[in-house]
Amino acid sequence: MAMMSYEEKYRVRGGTLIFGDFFDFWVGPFYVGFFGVTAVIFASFGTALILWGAALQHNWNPFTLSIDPPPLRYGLGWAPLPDGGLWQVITICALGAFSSWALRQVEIARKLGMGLHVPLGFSAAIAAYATLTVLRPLLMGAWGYGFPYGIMSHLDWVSNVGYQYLHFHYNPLHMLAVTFFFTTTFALALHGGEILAASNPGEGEAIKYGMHESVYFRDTIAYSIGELGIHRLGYFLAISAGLFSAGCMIISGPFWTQGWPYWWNWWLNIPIWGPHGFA
Ligand code: 07D
Ligand code: 07D
Repeated sequence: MAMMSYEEKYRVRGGTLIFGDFFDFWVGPFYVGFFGVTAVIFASFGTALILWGAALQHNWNPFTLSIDPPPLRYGLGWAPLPDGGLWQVITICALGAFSSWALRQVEIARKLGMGLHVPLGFSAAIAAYATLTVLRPLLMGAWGYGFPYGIMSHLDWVSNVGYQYLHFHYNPLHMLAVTFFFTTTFALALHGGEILAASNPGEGEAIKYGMHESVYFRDTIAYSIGELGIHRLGYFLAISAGLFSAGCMIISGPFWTQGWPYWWNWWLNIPIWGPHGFA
C-alpha cells in the first residue's frame, strides 16, 4: 500500500512520444500507453499464429512444435503461409512487439524524468534478435537462414549453424561475446554478494553502506570502481555481450564462409615465425 501511494505521486500525464494523451492512463499498476496497446496487439497476433501453426501441424507438444522459416528456394520473397509464411509474419509480430515494448519503456522513463538506459539496454537484445532473423538472412539472400521458432528446434539450429563453421568457438567475436557474458555474471555475483554482505552484517550490527563497500574492494583488489561505477560497468558488459553476439553472427556467412579455425591462419603466417619470416 505504501508503494502504491508512492507510485500515485509519480503518475503524471505527458512524456508520450506520439498521439499526446491517447492511451495515457494506467490499469492497476500497469501503464498502458499507445505502445502498450501495440505491444499487446502484436504479441497476441503472433501467439495466435503460433497456435495456428500448431493446429496445421497437428502438434500441441510445446517442445517438439516448430514454426520453420521458408525453404531457401523462396529467397527473399514471400512464402505461402504453411511453408514459412507463418514464420515471416510471426517475425514481423515479434519485432513489432519488442520495439513497442522498448518505446513503452521510453515513455515511462520520460514520464519519470529518467535517462533512457533501460530501453537502450533492451535494444541490444532486440538488435541481436533482428540480426539473426532479418539482417543476416538479408545479407545471405534468403529468409531460410533465420532460426526456427521452437523450443528444441532453435537449439538444433544453433548447433547446426555452429558446425557449418567447423568449430564455432574459433569465431573471434563469439570469443569476445562469451567473455562478456561470463564477465557480466562475474560482476553481478560480486556486486550482489557485496550488497547482501553490507546489508546483512549480523544480529545487532548496523547496516553498512557505500564507504564500507568501497573499502572492502580497496582492501581486496586495491581498487573500488564505486557505487555508480559498478552499474556503469555492468551495463557496459551486458550490452557488449549482446552486441558482440550480433557481430559474431553477422560475420558468419556474409563475411566468412570457411571454418572458423582457418581464420586463424594469419596467426600462423605472422613473419616472425611464418614460412617467410626470420625463423
Ligand atoms: C530468464 C527472461 C525470461 C524469458 C524466458 C523465455 C518464450 C518462448 C516459445 C512455446 C534468459 C520465454 C520463452 C516466450 C516460447 C514457444 C514456441 C531470459 C530470461 C523464460 N531463445 N536458447 C532458451 C528464446 C535464441 C539458446 C530458453 C527466445 C537464439 C540456447 C527459452 C529467443 C540462440 C538455449 C528460449 C531465443 C538461442 C536457449 C530459456 C528470441 C542464441 C538453452 C531462455 C526471441 C541466443 C535454453 C530449450 C532464457 C533452453 C534456451 C527462448 C533465441 C540459443 C525457451 C524467446 C536463436 C543454447 N531459449 N536462443 O532463460 O533450455 O533466457 O532451451 O530470440 O539451453 Mg533460446
Ligand atoms: C537473440 C534473444 C533476444 C530476445 C529478445 C526478447 C520474449 C518475451 C515473455 C517471459 C542474444 C524476447 C522476449 C519472447 C518473453 C515473457 C513473459 C539474445 C537473443 C529480443 N556459445 N553460438 C551465442 C556460447 C557454441 C552459436 C551467443 C557459449 C558452439 C551460434 C553467446 C558456449 C556452437 C550462435 C553464445 C557456446 C555455437 C551462437 C548467444 C559454450 C554450436 C548464435 C547469446 C560455453 C555447436 C548466437 C546473436 C545471444 C549469437 C550464439 C555463447 C558454444 C554456435 C555469445 C557460452 C561451439 C550459431 N553463443 N556456440 O546472442 O551470437 O543472445 O546470436 O560452449 O546465433 Mg555460441
